[in-house]
Amino acid sequence: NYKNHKVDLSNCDSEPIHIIGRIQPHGFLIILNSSSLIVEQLSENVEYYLGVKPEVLFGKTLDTICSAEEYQKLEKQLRNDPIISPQLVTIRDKHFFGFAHLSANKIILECEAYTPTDEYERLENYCSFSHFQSKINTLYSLESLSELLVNFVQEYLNYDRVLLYVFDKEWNGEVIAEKTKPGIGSYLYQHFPSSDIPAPARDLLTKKPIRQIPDISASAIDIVPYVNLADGAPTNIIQSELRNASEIHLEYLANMGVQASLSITLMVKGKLWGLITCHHQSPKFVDFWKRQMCYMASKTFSAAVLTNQEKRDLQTLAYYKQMEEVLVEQVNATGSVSKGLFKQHFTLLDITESQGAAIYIENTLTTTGNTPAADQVMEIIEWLIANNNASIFYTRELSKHIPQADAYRQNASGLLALEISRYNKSYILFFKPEIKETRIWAGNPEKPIAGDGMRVHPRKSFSKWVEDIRGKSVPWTMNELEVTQLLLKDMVAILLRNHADKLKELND
Ligand code: BLA
Repeated sequence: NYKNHKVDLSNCDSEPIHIIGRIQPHGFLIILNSSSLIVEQLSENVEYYLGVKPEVLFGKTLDTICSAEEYQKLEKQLRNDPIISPQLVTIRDKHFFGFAHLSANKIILECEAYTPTDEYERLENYCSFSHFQSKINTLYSLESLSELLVNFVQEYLNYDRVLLYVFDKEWNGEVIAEKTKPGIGSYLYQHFPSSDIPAPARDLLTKKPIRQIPDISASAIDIVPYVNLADGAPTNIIQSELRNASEIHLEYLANMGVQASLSITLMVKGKLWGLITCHHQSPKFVDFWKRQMCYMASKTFSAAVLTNQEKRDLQTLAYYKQMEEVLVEQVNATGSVSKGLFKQHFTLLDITESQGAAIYIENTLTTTGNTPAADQVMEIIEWLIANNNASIFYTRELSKHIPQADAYRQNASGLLALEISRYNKSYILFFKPEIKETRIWAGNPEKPIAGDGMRVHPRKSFSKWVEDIRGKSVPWTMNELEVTQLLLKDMVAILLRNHADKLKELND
């Protein structure tokens, strides 16, 4: 129950925003039973929009207040399977942008004021979207695609600031592109901690791709009754257009100096990848058609990111695989795994982005590139024997596993280890150096929350806070994992064959 939920440090990740029971005042909401279409709950502001008190509608169908013609159309819209949004809804001679969706056995009907656009404006909007679409097909780098998207959204919607925010594996975010009006502060290339968008908010982002807060100070409107009497529970309105945002988030925006926001989810390969976030310093409402245009632009962007990513990945993988075949030939030609992988024209360094590699086989260590010292490499191998059961082990932060590795993090923050034979103590190791990176956070990420003893508040400061990244390499890619697995398989096969040949020689 949301009403009993007090947000504190321990449960910030579980605030039940889906049953917040309040909407923003720029529209009204009605919850109907999906089979009988009887009104079970509604927002208190129906009186403002429809001129009838909420009591008039409880337990009734909407024909109580609609003309016969209006209800015939509305009933058809609500019975559509699947329900389509938006619809132009007319109630008591008033036109609205209507949004309807199913939530369990309820239909949530929401209406926003209908704003007619003139023909010229509509065509202009259409032209700028067409330009965006033709331009995007000519761009290949993530940087240029991101620039195009933020420029399009900013010019199209005219917010003070539009930024493109990308999540990392730990759900921290970085602003990788931004377009602002002159005089508006910038967050470009700054990092934000995962606690700014906690789990329920991330879940929201995947379930409701466009969200708008036209005015963070607008008074919220209650949905009455809070508990749906037929179900004995509040109704889940997570996919609603009008749902009031969590107080914590509203306070966060206020601390940032933002009065109105709109954000659009960017999904890549079905996973939450990033966001477009729009900020405005005064109240601002964007109607459905414009929101929808930006949503379509974002979808086009996501598809382009995926296509480019896949193209790039496939090219790299093809190159690695070609190199792997060359290495196998070198091993066969020299009759020695260490010579073939380390002493010929191409080396192990050619099949990954690693900058150092080592092999320990038949009690002999061979290395190339930037590696830890010989005794340190042996220390890693002893650790693998004692702690690792899989044929492949990889990390981008070796000192998390082996604390002594901090001493040689410059050369070996990243380790990818292939086990040829634990019994014979034979391993191939790849190393990646520590990345020299300074992260600029928008505020101290270790202090995402301010508390006053009674309740928590989001942080007040977004001033730059510098963190030096230590002990981490760039991550190992799927391509690197795939090609090194292939190499391991080939090397094991060659060694087994050589071993069999030797046994045969001995027997002959
Ligand atoms: C929601 N927090 C969000 C959302 C964003 C951010 C984008 C989604 C809101 C939406 O799309 O409408 C964060 N906004 C940012 C960031 C930038 C930005 C990082 O513009 C960078 C430029 N927030 C906190 C803390 C808590 C918290 C400490 O800072 C929890 C204790 C919660 N954030 C929180 C919640 C939501 C949220 C609950 C969901 C808001 C909702 O109800 O819709």
